[in-house]
Amino acid sequence: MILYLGLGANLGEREKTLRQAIERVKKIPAVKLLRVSSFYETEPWGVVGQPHYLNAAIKISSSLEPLDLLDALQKIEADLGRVRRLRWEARIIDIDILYGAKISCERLTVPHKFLFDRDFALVPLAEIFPSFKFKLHGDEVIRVKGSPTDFNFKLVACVDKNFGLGRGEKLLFKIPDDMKNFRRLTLGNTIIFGRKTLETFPNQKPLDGRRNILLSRTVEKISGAEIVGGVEELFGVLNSAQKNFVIGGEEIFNELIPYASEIFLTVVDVEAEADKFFPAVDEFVLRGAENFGGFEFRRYTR
Ligand code: A4P
Ligand code: MG
Repeated sequence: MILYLGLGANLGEREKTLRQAIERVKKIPAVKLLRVSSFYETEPWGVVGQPHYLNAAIKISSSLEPLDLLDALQKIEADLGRVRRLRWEARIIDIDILYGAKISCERLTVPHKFLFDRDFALVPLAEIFPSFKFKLHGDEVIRVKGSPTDFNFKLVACVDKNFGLGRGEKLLFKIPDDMKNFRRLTLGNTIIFGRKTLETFPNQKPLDGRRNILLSRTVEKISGAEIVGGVEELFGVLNSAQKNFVIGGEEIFNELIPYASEIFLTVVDVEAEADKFFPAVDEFVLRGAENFGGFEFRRYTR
């Protein structure tokens, strides 16, 4: 089931809390995070004398029963420090199911009963759901920096016809033109990779002329690379003015594709035996393909 969620925070470190909440939704078993909106600074709706909110929307696919999903979302709210007292009071984090199913029971109404009255929910939702039809009310909703999508992650990979990435600890292909293209794209920019990808580099060393960031919970030190233990920590060290290339492997692509803005795929015209795969690109649109006989450079954006 595809569902759209709305997130809001108006107490504490709002930006950090929203990012954490999104990361936690991403980690709910049986939930897949598909798309994330920008963050919006919004005037309080339905209440007076409260601080402004930061609001966002996300798109997920979920195979959970809706009430089990609600339980999981409320657990995230509680873990992030929300205390429920009064309705509509200021809060560290609120996660609502906005749209995507028709549900009406005591604990849950979807679409959310006030969705169409609230610009703070409609504007972020429309950003990630372009065909959504609605009318705005003129409330103050201002796009601000801070969403993980502002890092504009660019995923780069070389795959076979079936989007296979590798087999065992090895990449499937070493194509000189592809390697040249990879170098041209990434030189002077940031590359983000996992430990197994590091082991595919020449001499298992970080790559020259680039800021190397290793995403690993186990590696402690390596010369020429910064190490971050997780995605939230990664957000803390990145600069959105830089080009941030995500270069693998499978697990790192899965972690970061929901936040990515662009994908560069070299698709080799063979079926190789792979056991690692690039994630589905359903949320992206193919913008260009250049065929070189035997392989093709493809570029996707949202
Ligand atoms: N519930 C029913 N339907 C849903 C749904 N679709 N999604 C039930 C989530 N929960 C749903 O919510 C109360 C109960 O609603 C839940 O236990 C659940 O069973 P709550 O989060 O405990 O309390 P609340 O958030 O104070 O009430 P409510 O009605 O959810 O408030 P809203 O609608 O979340 O509004 N202004 C701006 N600019 N930005 C905001 O984010 N948020 C609110 C709160 C007010 N003004 C705001 C914002
Ligand atoms: Mg709520």
